[in-house]
Amino acid sequence: MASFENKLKDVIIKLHEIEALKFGMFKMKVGIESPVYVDLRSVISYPEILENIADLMWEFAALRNIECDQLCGVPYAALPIAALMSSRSKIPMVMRRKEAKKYGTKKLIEGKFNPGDNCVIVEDVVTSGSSVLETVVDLHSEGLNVTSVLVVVDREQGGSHNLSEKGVAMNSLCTLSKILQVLKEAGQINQDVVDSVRKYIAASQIHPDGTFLTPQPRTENVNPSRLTLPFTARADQAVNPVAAKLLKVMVSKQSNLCVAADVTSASRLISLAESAGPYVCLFKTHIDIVEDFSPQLIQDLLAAAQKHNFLLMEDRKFADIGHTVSLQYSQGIHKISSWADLVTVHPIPGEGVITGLKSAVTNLHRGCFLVVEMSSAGNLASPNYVASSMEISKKHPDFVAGIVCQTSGTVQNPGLLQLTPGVSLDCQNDGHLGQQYNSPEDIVMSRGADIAVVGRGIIQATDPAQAAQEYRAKLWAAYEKRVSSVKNV
Ligand code: 5IU
Repeated sequence: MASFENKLKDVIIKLHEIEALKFGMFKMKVGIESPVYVDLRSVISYPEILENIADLMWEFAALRNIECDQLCGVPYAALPIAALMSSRSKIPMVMRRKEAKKYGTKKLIEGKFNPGDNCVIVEDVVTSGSSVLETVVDLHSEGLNVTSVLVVVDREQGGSHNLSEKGVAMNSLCTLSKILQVLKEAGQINQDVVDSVRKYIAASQIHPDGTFLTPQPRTENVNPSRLTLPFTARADQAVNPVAAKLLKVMVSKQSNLCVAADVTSASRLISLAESAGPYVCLFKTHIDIVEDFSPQLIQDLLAAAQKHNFLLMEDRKFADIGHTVSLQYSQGIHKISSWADLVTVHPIPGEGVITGLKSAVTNLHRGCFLVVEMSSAGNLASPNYVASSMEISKKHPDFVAGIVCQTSGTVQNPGLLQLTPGVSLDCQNDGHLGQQYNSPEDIVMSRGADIAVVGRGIIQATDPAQAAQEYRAKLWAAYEKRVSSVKNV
C-alpha cells in the first residue's frame, strides 16, 4: 500500500494537473497579487481526487489524534470533503450557512448537535484564517466547542498564527512550501516559480483584519524557519546551553542520530555506547531497566560520552508535581541530575514539573525535552494539549532544550530541537505493542525531526555499529536535503 507521504505527493501532482493549483499572477480576496492560486472548488468534477483528499484528511486527523463529535465544513470547497470524511468516519456533520436564513428559523448552523459538542472545522485553504475565525464565532454562538481546524492547504501567510491566537489549533495536510517541493521534484514547476512564490509568502503575512503583518518584503535569510536554518546557525539561537552544545556536536559529527539504548545489562549498555557512540550525537537511556546498575556504570557511560563526543539523555519522562520530580531527578540510586545532560518531561502536571526540575540543578548545565506528542498508536496528545504544552515550553527557554513530537509544525523556534522517535528502515510497527515507525527520510523531511531516535533498528541489528552508521548517513542526508531544498529558493 502507498505510504501517506506518497499518496499526498500524488494528490498534489493531480491538483496541479487539474489546475486547482495554478501559478501565474492572481488577484487575491485580500487585495494583493499572488503568484499562486489554490482553488479546490473544481475538485468535485474529479470524484477520485476528491475521495483521495478526504481519505488523506481522515488519515491525517487520525495521526494527530483529532477526535470530535461533529465535523463542520466551510462553504463551498470544503463541504464535499467534510461530507466524505463524515461518511467514512461516521462522525456527523454540521454546516455553517453563508448567510443566516431570512425566513423560517434563523439558523446559522444546519444539522443536529448538542450544546458542548466538540467540533472540528474542515477547510480547503487557509490564508489569513479569517473565514475559519468567522465560522468559529458562529459555532461558538450556537454552543459548540471548536478546538481545531483541519485544512487541506495552508498558504503559510499567517493563518496558523492568527488561529492559534484565538485558541484554535490549525492542522494542515500540506503547506505551499510542501506543494512547491513536490512539484519541483516532479519537474512540474521550475526554480523561477519556486523563487517567486517563496518571496511572496515571506512578504505577505496577513492579519485576520486584512492588514499585512510584514509590509516590507523579507528576504529568506532574515527570518528563516527552524526547518530551513542549518544547525550551525541555530546553535547561536539556542537559549538552553545544552541545546547549543548538542547542535555543535551534531555539526561536528555530522550526526542527527540518537540511539535508544533500551538494554537491561550494564555490559550491553557500555558495549552499545562503544559501538554506536562514534555515530550518534545523543545516547538515550532508560537507566531503570538496567538490572545490575551501579555507580560504576555511570562513570563508564560518562567516559564513553567523552571519548566519542555524545551527550547523555535519560528518558525518565518525569510527570509528577514539582517537589516530587526534583527528588526523582537528583536523589535515589540513579542521581540522574548528576550525569544526564538531558531528561524527558511530560508537561501533563503543568509548569511546576519544570520549575521542580530546575530547582534541583542550580549551577549545572542541564536541560530537558518536553514530550508533547508520542509515536504510539492511540496516544492521548490532542491538538489542545500540544498547543498548551508549547506555551509551557516558552516560559522556560533556559531549561527546555527541545520538544519530543511527531509533526513538523509543532516547533517553530529555531533555538529548540525537535526530537522524534519511531524510526525504522525495516518495520512499520511492532505489532500489538503500539509503536509506529517512519523512514529516516520521512521523519526528517516530512515530520520535521532535527534528531531521530532509533532503538531496535540498531540494538537488535547483528552489527549495531554498522546499523548506526547506516541510520546516521540516511538521517544526515535527509537533513542536508531539507536545508538545501529551501536554501536554494
Ligand atoms: N519513545 C518512543 N515514542 C515516543 C517517546 C519515546 O518510541 O513517543 I516520548 C522511546 C521509546 C524507546 C525509543 O526508548 O523511543 C524507540 O525505540 P524503538 O526504535 O526500538 O521503537
